[in-house]
Amino acid sequence: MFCNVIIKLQKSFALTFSPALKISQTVTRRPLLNPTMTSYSCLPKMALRQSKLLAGSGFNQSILQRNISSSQTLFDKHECKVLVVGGGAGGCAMAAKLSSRLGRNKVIVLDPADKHYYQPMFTLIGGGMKRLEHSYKTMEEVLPKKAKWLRDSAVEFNPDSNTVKTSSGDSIKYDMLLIATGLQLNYNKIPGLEAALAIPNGKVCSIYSPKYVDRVYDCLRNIEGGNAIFTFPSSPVKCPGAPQKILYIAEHYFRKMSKRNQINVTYNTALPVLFGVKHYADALWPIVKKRNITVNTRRNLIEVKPEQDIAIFENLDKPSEHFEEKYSMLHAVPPMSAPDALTRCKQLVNEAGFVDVDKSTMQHTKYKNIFAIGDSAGSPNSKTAASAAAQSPVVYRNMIAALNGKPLSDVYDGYASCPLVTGYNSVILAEFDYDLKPLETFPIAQNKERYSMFIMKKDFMPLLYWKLMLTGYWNGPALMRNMLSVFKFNKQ
Ligand code: UQ1
Repeated sequence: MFCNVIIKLQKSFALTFSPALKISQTVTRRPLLNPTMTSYSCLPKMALRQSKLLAGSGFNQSILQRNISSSQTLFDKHECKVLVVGGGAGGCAMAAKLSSRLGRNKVIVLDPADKHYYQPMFTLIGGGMKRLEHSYKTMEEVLPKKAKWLRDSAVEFNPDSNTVKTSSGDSIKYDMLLIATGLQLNYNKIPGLEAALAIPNGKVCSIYSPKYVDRVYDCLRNIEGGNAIFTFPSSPVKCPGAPQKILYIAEHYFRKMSKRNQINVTYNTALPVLFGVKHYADALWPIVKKRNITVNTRRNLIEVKPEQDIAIFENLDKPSEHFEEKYSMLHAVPPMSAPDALTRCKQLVNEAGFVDVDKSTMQHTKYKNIFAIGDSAGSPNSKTAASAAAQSPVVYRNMIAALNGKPLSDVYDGYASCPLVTGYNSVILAEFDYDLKPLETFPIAQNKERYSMFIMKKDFMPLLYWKLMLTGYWNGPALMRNMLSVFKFNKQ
């Protein structure tokens, strides 16, 4: 592993008789290092090897050792008041709030991505209503100017020493940590799925990744007859309504294109219910019945055989029972988890592998200087951008209180919202809390399909997201709900 470094060092000695300067230049250049070398403990070992290797070469060892030992800049050490890991919806909104309060360069955002996607748009892209280029901005455009962006990923959380190590070996020391990593998509957990998704113009697609979302509309256009199968995996997922939204959009598309009669539309969900909140599930069941969609509950996708166009499902209530289903189109939702770097840090996560926070304050149950927001948080809310929005003022005020040594007073009620797109012109706007009770904003019956809510989802929400949420001004619809509550006297 160190050979490259050694060879380069020797070269630099051979090239110049100013070894001091040359060595420190060479060893501080990161590309010479194997990126997997993430420990500071490597340095003394390397210095020792170097001095031994060059001992017989006539160079002044003390100069060498002095320069190598001063080469601790080999990996950067950063320090900040607040480290935000993840520049997604929650991380970006919180970085905006915190950096505007704490001042320039007090907040570091750690994220390796160059693009920030507005993921709620992916279902609409799948239905051909929006295009992928409408769904993102560069990370530079969305992250607050007052925060410092490190374009790198977290590989190791060390909550006992208040540090996070990055993939290039840097270390970041924080006073306060906000975990906003979001979820990891585990397409690789289903044998055959990645191979199927790699087939050009293939029959398998997925709205969950920018890599695959364009395939969805292609599949809708290409299918002429047979089985269109839609799945929901056996894991927590982000936007649990989305696997169903794309089902309804597809079914509507098939009708619009006069090919519905040739296509059987099936939704195989690992869940025991169609939707977790009864108020809205009661509205959705008549829709699937009326539209002749087959719903199989407790059915989990376990394998795809792309050569034969076969998907294999297991019966979660009787795992030995498998079903082979031939597809003309398969919309696959990958199993998801918190990122590996997080789940590896057992002190940080709960049994399900999500950040172990108090569900009211969003503060870590053990480490009082750690908070979480969004999909990686272990709070038992539905994982949506709207939840992160509603969590943001709570997390912000509680983090500031914790920084000032004050008691935490803000409480998150579990608010989540899911605009259930049921076709090309209708949405049921589900909004609910931790108790799965409706917590609705508008003074109208929201368990009905509405065009107004569709327009809100398609045209208004992206604006609200880019302009207000990511800039830290949107705190969820609680204020709006309170204001509109005066008109709710008539609502059941
Ligand atoms: C919301 O706050 C939000 O986060 C920005 C969404 O994600 C894009 C939503 O889809 C919805 C519906 C809300 C809630 C907002 C209102 C006005 C009900």
